[in-house]
Amino acid sequence: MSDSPVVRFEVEDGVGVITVDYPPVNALGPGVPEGIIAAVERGEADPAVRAMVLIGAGRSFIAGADIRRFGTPRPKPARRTYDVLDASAKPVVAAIHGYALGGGLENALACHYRVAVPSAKLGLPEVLIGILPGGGGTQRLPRLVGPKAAMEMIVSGRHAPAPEAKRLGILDHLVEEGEDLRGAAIAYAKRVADLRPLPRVRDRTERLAEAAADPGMFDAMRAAIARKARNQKAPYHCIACVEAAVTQPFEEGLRTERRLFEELENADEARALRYAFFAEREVAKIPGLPKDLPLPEIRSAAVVGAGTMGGGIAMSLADHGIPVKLLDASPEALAKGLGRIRDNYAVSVKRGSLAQADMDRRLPLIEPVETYEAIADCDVVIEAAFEQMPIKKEVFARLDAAMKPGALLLTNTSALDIDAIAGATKRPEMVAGAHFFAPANVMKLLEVVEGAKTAPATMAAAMKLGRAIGKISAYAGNSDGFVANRTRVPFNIEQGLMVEEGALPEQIDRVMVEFGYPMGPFAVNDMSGLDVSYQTRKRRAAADPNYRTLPITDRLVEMGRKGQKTGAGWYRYEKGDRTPHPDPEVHRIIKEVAAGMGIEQRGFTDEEILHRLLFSSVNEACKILEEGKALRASDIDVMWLNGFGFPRYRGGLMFWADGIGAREVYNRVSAWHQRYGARWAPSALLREVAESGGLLREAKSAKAR
Ligand code: T1G
Repeated sequence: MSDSPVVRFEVEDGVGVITVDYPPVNALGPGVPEGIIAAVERGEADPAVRAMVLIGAGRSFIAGADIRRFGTPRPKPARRTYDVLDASAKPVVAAIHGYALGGGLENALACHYRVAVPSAKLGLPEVLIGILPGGGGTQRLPRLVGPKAAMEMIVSGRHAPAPEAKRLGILDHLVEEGEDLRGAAIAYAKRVADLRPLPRVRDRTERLAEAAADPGMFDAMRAAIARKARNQKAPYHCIACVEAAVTQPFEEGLRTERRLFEELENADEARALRYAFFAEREVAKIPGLPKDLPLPEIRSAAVVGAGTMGGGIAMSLADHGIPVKLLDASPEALAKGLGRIRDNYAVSVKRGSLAQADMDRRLPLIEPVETYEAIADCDVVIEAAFEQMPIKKEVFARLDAAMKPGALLLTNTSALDIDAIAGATKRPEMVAGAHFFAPANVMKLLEVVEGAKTAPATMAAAMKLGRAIGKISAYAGNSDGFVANRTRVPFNIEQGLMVEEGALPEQIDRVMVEFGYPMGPFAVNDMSGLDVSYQTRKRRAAADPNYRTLPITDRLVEMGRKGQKTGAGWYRYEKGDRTPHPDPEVHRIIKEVAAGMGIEQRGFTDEEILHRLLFSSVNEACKILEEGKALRASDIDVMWLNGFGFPRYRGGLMFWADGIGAREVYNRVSAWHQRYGARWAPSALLREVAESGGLLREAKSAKAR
């Protein structure tokens, strides 16, 4: 038996089996690398051992370095597992199931052979947390699959299914699905035990020759990623490392990899992306919910409303194998909705992002129905009808009458009161909000909204359903706009008011694109349509005399300038072209309306624009946490990353604000409060964090403390 609690060593039939056992994903945590090295040395020293197998216990091979240890002081190991495995005098076979990622795959690449089950996933995802494969992956992978394929995998960070890894040349053998991996790997090890020379990946250079035939591949990749990798270093360092694998001897290439890795590990980009990684896992946890809460199994679903959102939600369910009945009272709406779903899938197939076989498997899972009786037996129903309370109440009254006991009754409303909707049923404990973001089959964020009477099991089941359909479920309390959209309201207001004060749409858009957004907010408004919010503003202004309307936006809508769909909005568009062009007509309208409002226009610095927009949302986020309508500031960051396209390498709204400092944010908010009045009143929580010198990203509501 081995002397390491996280790495076991057993000899079976002349094969030394090294088992990593460090739940939950066999990360290379404390003691794991040391245990692997000790086990290899034991195998080498034991004359009874002819070959070795490296395998993971539990659900996975090795999922990579322990990310929690990055950014913390840690001793530089005298020897690394990659070097010890590579130098072993006896063959080592990596036996892969579950995930072989990052340092996990790099350990496998340092072995002499690699076998896997077909369901395994392999990848070097380090770039997704702002670093690069630092265990020799950038030097060994190109030697196995060629520099171009290696660069694509390393720069994208994607997981490759085992069959593809076999085709690429990473794997030597695919174990039959259902066959015992350990047994198969031992048998493989016995077959190769005496083969010499040992096939060390470092010695295989034939595939590197591909770069000679295509020397421009590295610059081509740099050009290809330029838009998505804007303001980031890691993707470019990944390319440089693969280039070094082609241009430098192996040992020198390793030194290049180490040097570039060390440049990244503690850079802002890596710290922000590591934070985002863990925040997206923390968001799944609702404090106080017992771990073993019995939850209803979701085997079938229904969606009420075959509109754009209903169709997208139905696709999300079908995409993950859940049969879904799509209910709409109008046969025409149903036909139109199904046609839209079919077209969406067909576009993905045409683009190559979806296989025809997947489309053929998913479409039949979506069954159109016209009666509530037809959905009565579904385990969950998600309402996506018109965003008007009377309609929601009628739908939920009918669901209450039709649905079987225990069915989850979820509403996709984006802002309406969950309690009022639940009140239309006799089972409010089964009602919660499931707020999808458009397009529902694409956007990962799902706000799960708790009503006053929602049962804990209903919340847990809805959060779990979100994860089951590939969403990031985030808790939201019941208030107007819930959490994500509510934090965006001040942003939208400041955006409109700064234009009245003299900032131009194109300046504001440029600032936000340079900050890292894919599009500026005015260009986004033009894309979604300026008339969409026009009615909401009129409704709110009618209900609230203090409501601040946006006369410039209203004027554009009233002139028919509704955005891209009418060829003009904040920008002018050439026919058939979506490129926004600044429009002097808009500048004239801005000056005219501002003059009519008696507003003295002025210039703006880029910094003021950025801070006016984002600090207003930071302040609102603090208010939401104070009210207990969100659990954690990091949850709000997860919402901004996955709902609003906030640049991921900046970590999220609150993480980014910490880079400026809560004190500075509070001072600016207070100054704008003096200048602009109540809408800038600083939240008490913001003041508390500022005064305590704490971090905004660590703020929590009372519920989550
Ligand atoms: N380090 C530390 N903790 C990790 C971890 C890791 N690498 N991977 C997962 N966890 C924790 C996670 O926080 C969660 O904790 C639990 O495990 C389950 O994770 C040298 C430098 C493997 C695909 O980037 O992609 O190797 O919330 O909820 O959905 O070159 O975890 O339960 O307390 O995500 O089944 C490279 C990151 C590291 C892989 C499984 N490796 N992990 O997904 O479970 S850098 C990665 C994942 C590196 C080398 C470099 C996923 C997963 P908790 P989970 P899952």
